[in-house]
Amino acid sequence: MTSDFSPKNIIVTGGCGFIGSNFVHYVVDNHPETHVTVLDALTYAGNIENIAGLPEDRVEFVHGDICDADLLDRIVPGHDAIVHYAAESHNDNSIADPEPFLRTNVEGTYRLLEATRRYGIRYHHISTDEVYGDLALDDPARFTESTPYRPSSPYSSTKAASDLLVRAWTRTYGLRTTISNCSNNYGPYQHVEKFIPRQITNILTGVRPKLYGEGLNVRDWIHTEDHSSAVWTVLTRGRIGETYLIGADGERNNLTVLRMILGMMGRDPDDFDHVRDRPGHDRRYAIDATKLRTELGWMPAHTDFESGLRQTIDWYMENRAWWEPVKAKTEARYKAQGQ
Ligand code: NAD
Ligand code: TDX
Repeated sequence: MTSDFSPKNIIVTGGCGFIGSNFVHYVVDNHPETHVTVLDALTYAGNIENIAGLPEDRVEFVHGDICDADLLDRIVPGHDAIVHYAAESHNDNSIADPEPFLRTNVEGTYRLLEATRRYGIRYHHISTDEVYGDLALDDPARFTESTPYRPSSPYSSTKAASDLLVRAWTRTYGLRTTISNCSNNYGPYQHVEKFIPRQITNILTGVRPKLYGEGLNVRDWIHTEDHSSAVWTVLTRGRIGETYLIGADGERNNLTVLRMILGMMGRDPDDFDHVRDRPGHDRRYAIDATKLRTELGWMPAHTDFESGLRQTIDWYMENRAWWEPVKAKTEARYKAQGQ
C-alpha cells in the first residue's frame, strides 16, 4: 500500500545546485499548492541565479549550512517535509580532498535527521546509484533495491554512509523517511566540472574535450526533469521507510556520448584527448527502476537521449554568462591533476 502525502511547505536543501534547482523549478511549475524554502550554503557548486526569477510567494531562499543545528531550529518549524539534495557531489574532488565530503554528506545528513526527529516532519533523502559500486561491462545485471552496498570512491562512500544513517534513524526513532538512488543526470544548470557540460564548454572555448582512459566506462543517463518527477512521486506516494531506484534505461559509454556531442557541435569524431584515468574509476552503472515504475506508476518523459542532449548543448550555448565565470578556474584545477 502506498501512502498519499500532500506537502504544503517543504525545505529543499541544495536548491541552488544542479539537480536541486531543477527540482525547485519543477515544483513551482507543476505543484502550485506547495511552497519551497531553499536552504543552500552557496559553495562553489551553488548559484543563486539557478532560482532567480521564481515567484517570491512560492520560493524563499535561506543562505546557510545544513550542518548548522541552530539555523535548522530556526527554519524547520512550520515545514512539513525536508527534501535533501545538498551535498559535495563530484567524484574527482572527493579524490583530491575528501574532507568536505565527510562534513557535508555525513554530518550534514545527521544534522537534518536530528532536526527531522525534533519536529516530527517527513524527510526524503536524495542519493545515488554509486552506493552500489560498479558492474562489469559484460554483466547482464542491473542494480536493484536489494543490491549490496559496495561504494568505490570517497564521494560514494559518504553517500552510502548517509543512506545508512537515514535507515538507522528510521528504524530506531521511527522517522518517516524515504530514499531514492538515481543514476547520472544531465540537463541545464549542471556545473562545468561534470562530464557532459565540461565537454560542451571545452568545445565552446576552443579546448579539446578530455576523455578519461579509453572511455569505455558506462553511465546510465537520465534527464534531470525526469529525476524531479520521480522524486515528487516518491515523496508524495512512496511507502515510508522504503528505497526507490530512479533510472530511465539510458546506458551509454563515455566515448559514445562524447562522439555524439562532437557530432552535434560540428566537430570531427576524433577531436579530443585521452587523459589520465580516474583512480578507482567505476566501470558501469545500470539501474533497474521496476519498483518505482510498477508500484508508483512513474514513467520518464525524456526518453530520447539525443534530443535531450541537443537541448542541453543549446542551453550552454545560450547561457554563456552562467558558466563562463567559473570555466577557467575549473579547467585549471583539472590541468593540475593531469586531466
Ligand atoms: P551540485 O554539486 O550541483 O549541488 C550541490 C548543492 O548543495 C549546491 O548548491 C551547494 O551550494 C549545496 N551545498 C553543498 N554543501 C552544502 C552545505 N554544507 N549546506 C548547504 N548547502 C550545501 O550537486 P548535484 O549534482 O545537483 O547533486 C545533488 C544531489 O543529487 C546530491 O545529493 C547528489 O549526491 C545527488 N545525485 C546526483 C547525481 C548526478 O548525476 N549529479 C545523480 C544521483 C544523485
Ligand atoms: O572530463 C571528464 N572526462 C571523463 O571521461 C569527466 C569530468 C568525466 N569523465 C568520465 C568519468 C565518468 O565515467 O565521465 C563519466 C561521468 O563523470 P562525472 O560527470 O564526473 O559523473 P560520475 O562520476 O559518473 O558521477 C555523477 O553521477 C552520479 C555525479 O557527479 C554524482 O554526483 C552522481 O552521484
